[in-house]
Amino acid sequence: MISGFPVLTAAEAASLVNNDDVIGFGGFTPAGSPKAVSRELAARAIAEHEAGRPFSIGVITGASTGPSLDGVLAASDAIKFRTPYQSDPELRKRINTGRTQFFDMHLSQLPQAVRYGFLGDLDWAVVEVCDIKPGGEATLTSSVGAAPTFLHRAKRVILELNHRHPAALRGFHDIYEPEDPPTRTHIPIYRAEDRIGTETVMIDPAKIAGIVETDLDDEVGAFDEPNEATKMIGRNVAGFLAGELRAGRIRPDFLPIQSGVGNVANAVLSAMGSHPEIPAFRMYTEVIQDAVIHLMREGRILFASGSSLTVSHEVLRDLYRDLEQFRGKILLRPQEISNHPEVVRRLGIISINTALELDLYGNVNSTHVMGRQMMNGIGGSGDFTRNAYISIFTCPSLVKGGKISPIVPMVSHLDHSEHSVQVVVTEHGVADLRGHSPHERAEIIIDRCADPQYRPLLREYLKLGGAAHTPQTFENAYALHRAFLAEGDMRKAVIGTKK
Ligand code: 0RQ
Repeated sequence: MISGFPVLTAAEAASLVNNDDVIGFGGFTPAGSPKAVSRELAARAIAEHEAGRPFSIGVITGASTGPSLDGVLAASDAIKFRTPYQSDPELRKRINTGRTQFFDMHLSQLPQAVRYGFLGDLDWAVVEVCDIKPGGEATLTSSVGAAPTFLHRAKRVILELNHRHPAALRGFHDIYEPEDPPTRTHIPIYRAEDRIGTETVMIDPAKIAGIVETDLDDEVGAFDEPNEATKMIGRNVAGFLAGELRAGRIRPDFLPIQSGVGNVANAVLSAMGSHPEIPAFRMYTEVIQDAVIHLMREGRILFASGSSLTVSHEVLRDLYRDLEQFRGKILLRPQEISNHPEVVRRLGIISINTALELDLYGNVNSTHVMGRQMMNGIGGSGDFTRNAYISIFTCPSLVKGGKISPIVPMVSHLDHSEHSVQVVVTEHGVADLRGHSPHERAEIIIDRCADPQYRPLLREYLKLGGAAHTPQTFENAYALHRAFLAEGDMRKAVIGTKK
C-alpha cells in the first residue's frame, strides 16, 4: 500500500480495463504522460486479438504522447478513437489509412468538451504523479494538460507514481478548473505570473483503483541543430518585433510570448533572446521548450506560464537539479487555462506558430499534407492565433528540396483564416498583412516571403485572377499541388490552362 492505496503492477492495472472503455491519459506533448499501463494495455490487446477477441479503447489525452503510449497502442491496433492531438508516426499511419478515427480539436476546448459530455463517458483516468497523500491529494509531474478534468470526471483512476520526478515539484502547478455555464465567471489572470488555483489535484480516494510505481524518463524528442533557414526565420521574427517596439506598437516592457513546438519555434526564441533591442520578456504559452529554460538561466526570460515542460532529458535533469532556482518563475497550468482565449486576448499575447502551408491571402494550413494526410493536429495554434495581440506564422519558403512551396495559391486545408493571421515570416522576409486587402496581401507575400523560384508561378496565378476582391480561380487554385502529386515537383505546375 502507498498512502492507503493498493500498489498494482502495470499489468494488473491494465487488466482492470475493459474492451471499449474510454481512457483520459494525463500528460502534454509528451511531458508527464503515463508510460507503463499503456504498454501493458498494448500487450493485452495483442493477446486478445490473437485469441480472436476484440480489444480497443478510446484514447483522450491533453496533447501528443510518446512511443510508450500512442506508439505501442497504435502498433497493437488498440486505439478505437483518438483526440485531440498526436505526433506519433505509427499512429499517424493508422489515422491516414482510416484504421483509427481521429478528431482534431482546439486544445483549450478539450477539458470542457469532456465535462459537457460531448465525448461520452470517461471510464478511466490514467495519470502520472510524483506524490500522493492519504486523502487523495496528488502532485502532477512535468505537465498538467487535461489531467485535473480527467481525474474529476472519470469513473475510476489509476495513478502512475513516477520516481523520476521529484516530489519537490509541488508548487510548480496552478490547478484551476472553471465552472461550466451558466455559472462560469472570468478567469482571474491579469499577468502571466498570476496564480489562481491550487498546487495539487484532489482525487476522490474511493475512485483510485491503484498505484503503479515507475521510474521512467519523459519521452520528449531532441531538437535538431537549427539550419541556415530556421536561423534566418528566427532573426526575421526578432527583427520584426524589434521594429514594432521602435514604432511604439509594442510597449517598451514588451508583451507575453506564445510559441509553438518544434525546431523553428526553438530557433525563434533563441533569436529573440539574443536580440539587443528586445527586453527580457515573459512567456504565456502552452509548451515550455529547451530555449525557454536556457533564456531563463540567462535572465532573458523572466517568467514562463505553460502546460508542460517539454524539454530534452538533459534540460529536465538540470532543471530538477536546480529546481529552487526556478521556483516562482514557472507555472504549469491546465491546457484550458494556458490556452484560454479570454486570457490570451486580455494579456495581449504575441503568438508565433508554424504553418505547413499558407496561401497568398494569409489562410493557413497547420495540419494536413496535400489536404489529406494528417500531420499532428491544430494543437493550441488556433486558441492563440485567433485571440493574439499580433499573430505570426513562420515556415520555410521551400520544403522537400524545393519540390514543395509552402506558399501556395490556395491552401489545401484551412485551420486559420485570413481574418486571424496577421504576419507571415519565412527565411526571405516578413509579410505584414495588417490593414491590407487580399490583392495587396498576395503581392506582399510573393515579394517578401515566397522563394524566388516560385515567384513567377505565383504572380502568374495572381494575374489570372483579375480584379476580383479575392482573385482565386478554381481551374488553377491547386495547380501547384496537382503538379506535385502528378510529377513530384510543384515547379512543374502550369498556370493558365484548364488542366
Ligand atoms: O517533414 O519530417 O519528413 O522532414 O513537415 O516540418 O519543417 O520540421 O517543422 O517540426 O516545426 O512542424 C506545422 C507540422 C511544423 C507543426 C508543423 C514537412 C517537412 C517535415 C515537419 P519530415 P518541419 P516543424 C503549439 C502549437 C500545428 C500545431 C501547432 C505543427 C515536416 O508546427 O504540428 O501549431 N503545428 N501547435 O518537410 C508537405 C508542406 C510541408 C511539408 C512542411 N507544405 N507539404 N510537407 N512539411 N511543410 C503546440 C501544441 O499545440 C501542442
